[in-house]
Amino acid sequence: MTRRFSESENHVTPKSMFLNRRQIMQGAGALAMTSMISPLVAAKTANAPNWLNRKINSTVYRSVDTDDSVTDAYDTQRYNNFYEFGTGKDDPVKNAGDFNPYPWEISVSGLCDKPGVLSLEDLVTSSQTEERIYRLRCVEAWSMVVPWTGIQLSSLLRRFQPNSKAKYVAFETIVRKEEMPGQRDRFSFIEWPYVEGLRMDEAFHPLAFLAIGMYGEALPVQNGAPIRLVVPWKYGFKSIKSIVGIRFVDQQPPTTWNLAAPREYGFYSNVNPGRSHPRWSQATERRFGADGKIDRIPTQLFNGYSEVAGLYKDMDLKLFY
Ligand SMILES: Nc1nc2c(c(=O)[nH]1)N[C@H]1C(S)=C(S)[C@@H](COP(=O)(O)O)O[C@H]1N2
Ligand SMILES: [Mo]
Repeated sequence: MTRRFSESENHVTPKSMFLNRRQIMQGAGALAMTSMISPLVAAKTANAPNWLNRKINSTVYRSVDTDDSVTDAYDTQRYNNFYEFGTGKDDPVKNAGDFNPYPWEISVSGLCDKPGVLSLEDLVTSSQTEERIYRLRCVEAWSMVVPWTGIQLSSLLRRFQPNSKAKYVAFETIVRKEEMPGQRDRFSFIEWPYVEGLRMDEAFHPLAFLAIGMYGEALPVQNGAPIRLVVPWKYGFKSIKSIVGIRFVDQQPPTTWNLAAPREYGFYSNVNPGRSHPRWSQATERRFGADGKIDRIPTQLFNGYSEVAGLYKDMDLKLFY
């Protein structure tokens, strides 16, 4: 497999590239305009520690694999799915303020030779970080283009030395009812913790990524602070947020949306314009652009990441959805 990333530049995308319509307007002190576009919900970036900011700011590897223009950060940080904070698209940003992601630890267990608990600080300071610009395609047929900062998932997993019995990797999100109002909802159709999983070869694919930042800054809470998965060829719900647990297992692990509605959401959930969701077509998507506008565009198989096709060559993607 050829690596499709070119580590072409010596620097991450300058923050100025992400300055957008709204920020520029606000920066220009267009007070009247600002009040006109209210209600503005502040995008809260939790108080990130210095070691994290320093690492993100000194990230020098940049991997660009798309010419698509980067989505306005205003949208990526205010239009979210993070049911722990509520089911509305702006519930996560509104409710993010109660959640404190620092300090943070990830426990790695199961079929591996070196199980253990790793602090986020140790992980981040000892890893090579890079910036990757990926398309994110939600199963709800909207999509964004996001510059993530983070580390390749395989480099984290390798540290724990999974053994040959490990066939899948299971992930889980933190449970903190005091800080996550969605977890206190008695009528929630999701059981906590939110869980996800990948087959071993998917998890070790070079495109599978763990993000600790976006747009050159630490991840905001609503986007999965302090660390979340990004699997760009799969529907967004596979990209589990605020991860505290990773386990190597020999059976396909349960996954949240498959448990909630198995006919609608499968384990694999590869982006596939040829397989409709039972309630809507997946042939096209609403793309949030750089300018806050939304365009209707065709959806691509594997979200355009055709290099993953070999992972599924012997599988009928209609059956293994
Ligand atoms: N723990 C957890 N992770 C989650 C979700 C969630 O509700 N809880 N929503 C998923 C869905 S459906 C999508 S589309 C993406 C959205 O990521 P974004 O809000 O950063 O765009 O997060 C995914 N990860
Ligand atoms: Mo989603």
